[in-house]
Amino acid sequence: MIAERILIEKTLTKQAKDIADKVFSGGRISSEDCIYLFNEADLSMVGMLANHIRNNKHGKRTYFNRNFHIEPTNVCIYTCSFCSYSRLIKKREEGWEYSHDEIMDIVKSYDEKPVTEVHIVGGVLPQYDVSFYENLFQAIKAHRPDLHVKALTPVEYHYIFKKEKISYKEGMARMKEAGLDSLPGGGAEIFHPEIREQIAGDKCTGDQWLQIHEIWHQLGARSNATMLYGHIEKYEHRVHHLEQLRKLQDRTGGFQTFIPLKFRNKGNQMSHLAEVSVIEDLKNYAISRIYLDNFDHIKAYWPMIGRTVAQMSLSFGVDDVDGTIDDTTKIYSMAGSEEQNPALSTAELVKLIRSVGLQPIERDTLYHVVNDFSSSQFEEDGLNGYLSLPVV
Ligand code: V47
Ligand code: SF4
Repeated sequence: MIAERILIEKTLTKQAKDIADKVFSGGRISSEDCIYLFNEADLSMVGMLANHIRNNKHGKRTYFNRNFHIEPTNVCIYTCSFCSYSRLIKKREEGWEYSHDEIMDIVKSYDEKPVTEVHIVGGVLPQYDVSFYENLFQAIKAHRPDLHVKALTPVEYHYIFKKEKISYKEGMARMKEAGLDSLPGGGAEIFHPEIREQIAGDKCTGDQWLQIHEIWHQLGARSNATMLYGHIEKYEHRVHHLEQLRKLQDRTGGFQTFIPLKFRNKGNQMSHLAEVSVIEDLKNYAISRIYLDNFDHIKAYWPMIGRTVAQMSLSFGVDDVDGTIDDTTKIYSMAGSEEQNPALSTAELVKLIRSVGLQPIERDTLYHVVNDFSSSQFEEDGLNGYLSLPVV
């Protein structure tokens, strides 16, 4: 702390010092401060501040979970220009459209594995309607009641509730009743209409996304939030996005984690845009950590940025790495991620976290501790033996 202070006094501008003072006194930075950090601050300064907050909130604890993804279809009626799925609507035979039974077969294929969560999200198609998802959630819960169902985004919910002619409130209550446990953070993209209209103009608006999460939180349930960055947005749009999330979180407290998603440029309508640098990724993680003071967790989604950058992000405010995944998501490999078959074993994930001096904690979706891999009981060379640990 003293070394940090000396560095601040010697090297920072007045505005940067004010921001650092706010952070070190546990205060909240303003949206103007946030714009300043994006435009002016260097990586080491935001990294130091973000790390300070991360340490205060979590010490060396670093979370991960054991999950698998199901993408019911990779075909979509919408035409988001960053998405490698939407182009398939014209050649549906190249995509997949799983039936209820095929999805249940995937769920059942994990019966012997100690996963705690299924993450379900994919394209939007008319056959996947309210009753399809009600039946699916009920069937998953009947088959494996302790498996946490984290499924669908306001993009799907807005579409299926409109088709069914029911309100968001009624729709979300029905989903909860059917067995939905939480909402993933997808579909948020960039809330600002100036950008959203250009990259995702035909799906739910930013306000509708926020409204559905608010209703879900009012039902006593939790959700995540994302931001798709590094395409045509400016820093002002990122800060507007973060501002909307912070305000909603002040009202409900229902968000668990914020997941920045880096735009990848392969196989979509925005392939002409260059991807942003790793420095920009780390800066974005750090500034998100500093600005979103009311979010407990910042998560790195390693299939999107690669495991090395995910590991580096742990020194820039990130405290959570998603997840073991088991090669069950295609959205990023199709969009050009270096992780073409994303799967990390529990042992690999534990090693990845330990090798930067942090303490790996396996959590469930709601951040209850499942296994504390920092305890001496879990020695490095014995890790493989713990792959089949029962979920406690
Ligand atoms: O909403 C699509 C993004 C999201 C691209 O809540 C792209 O735990 C970059 O939300 N480049 C879906 N991003 C994934 C998602 C998610 C992932 C992991 C964990 C959680 C969670 C949520 O993927 C979409 C969109 O923003 N996306 N195409 C692309 N080319
Ligand atoms: Fe469809 Fe989602 Fe892709 Fe948009 S991002 S085209 S809504 S799958």
